[in-house]
Amino acid sequence: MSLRTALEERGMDGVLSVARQAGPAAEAALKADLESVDWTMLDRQRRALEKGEPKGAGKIQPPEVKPASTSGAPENAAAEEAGWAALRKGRVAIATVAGGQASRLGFQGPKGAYPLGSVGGSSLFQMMAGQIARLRALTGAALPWIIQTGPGNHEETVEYFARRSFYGLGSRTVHFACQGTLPALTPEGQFLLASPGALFRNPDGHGGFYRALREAHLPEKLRAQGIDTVFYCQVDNPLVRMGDPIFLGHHLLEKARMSVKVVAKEDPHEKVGLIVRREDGRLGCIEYSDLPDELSEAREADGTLTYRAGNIALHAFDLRFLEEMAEAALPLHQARKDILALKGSSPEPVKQAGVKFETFVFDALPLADGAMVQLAERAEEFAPVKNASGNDSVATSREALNARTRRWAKEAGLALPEHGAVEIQSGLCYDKGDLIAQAPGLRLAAGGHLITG
Ligand code: UD2
Repeated sequence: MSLRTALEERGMDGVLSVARQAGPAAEAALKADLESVDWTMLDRQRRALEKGEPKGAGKIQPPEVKPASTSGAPENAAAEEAGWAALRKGRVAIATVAGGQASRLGFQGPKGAYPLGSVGGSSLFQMMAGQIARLRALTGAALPWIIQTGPGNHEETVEYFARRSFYGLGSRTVHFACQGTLPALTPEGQFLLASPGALFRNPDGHGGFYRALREAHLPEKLRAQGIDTVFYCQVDNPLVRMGDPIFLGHHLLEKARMSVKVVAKEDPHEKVGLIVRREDGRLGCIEYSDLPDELSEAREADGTLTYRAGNIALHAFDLRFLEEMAEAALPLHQARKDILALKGSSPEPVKQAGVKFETFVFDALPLADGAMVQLAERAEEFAPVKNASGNDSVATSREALNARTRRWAKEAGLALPEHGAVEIQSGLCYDKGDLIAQAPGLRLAAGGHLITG
């Protein structure tokens, strides 16, 4: 179908007139941009716009939850063994989504570049790279790392890693997959123009991860290396246990196609999605912004929240399922915003009502057979960096990291200074057990504040 027909059929051909007035170069650029529009997706966007955001959660139940990933706990024994075996066999890759802008944090540059370490100034990326390096050393596996970037930070992220020699991981085992964009629309379903030659587009949300992998030809590359399982996390959580063997083990033993880790919510309005068992028996996630108060605030007789399985965006995936999700029609979430775009014949963009569309990774949960939910102990695994101050900020995340290091060091018999931040040198140890095992060979630097080898 020609571009003209595609536009005319949808009553959208007016978009070309502004470009035409701006001259042949703008017209050619806009036509090229329009050629790359996914019309099937666009039709879904316009239908979603007509329908509005789906309302109501339906009848839900709390999900069944596996116990936290405590190493050595009898209830985790089989999973721990299965997880380590899969890691050692080289069946696992790690993926980190790092595509968003760090706007809430007020940081210029990819969020992963944020220097979170209180003593050595390690960035979030460096902390994660260190864990992968150590897990590779413990398992002897290649453990590739996929970093999903976004159009706003892709080049900067790739350059960031190149300048740091990929933290010694090897450039061939760190893969970057850039998520796509979706055109924003007017409330009436027409295109918006960022300039005469370009549509206004926004990143397609972290649900773009599935397509980004496919576009980067990663599923086939990973499969050729014998990989069938992917561990997924967000770049903003420095407490994440990358490739957690116990989580992967439960996921594999349950033959789940996708799994998720949750923390027990205590604050009904904490900004985490809610994992629930839906009326149709499938697992699902209700995003915090869509959660009605009567659900978030419901309590049991003992005072605990009835619905408390808070999504920490930590997943395990079957590789085939990841591929299937690149083809799936995941729900389109809409954000009505003021958008800076051209209007009428005005030469400069002006603020006007528009709708941005996004897809979310967790919307694949209802499509996953055998989806498994596991608890995470908050103090051990979750302290995201989202905001410049207050909740989920640099300060709260550093505090949680520091407290965890002190707990681990105490168990490992390392004497630390009474006050001040302490840090484990990036790449030195994988988890508490690893720190304890290595303790006799460790020393303290930076006046006792840095545990090093
Ligand atoms: C997310 C979840 C929330 C909860 C919480 C846990 C959504 C919509 N909500 O909340 O349910 O699990 O995290 O911490 O995800 N990203 C991309 N591309 C994008 C947008 C985001 O890669 O287009 C990445 C981003 O770099 C970050 C992660 O996804 O690593 C989360 O994004 P966010 O900070 O916008 O999500 P948040 O905090 O609203």
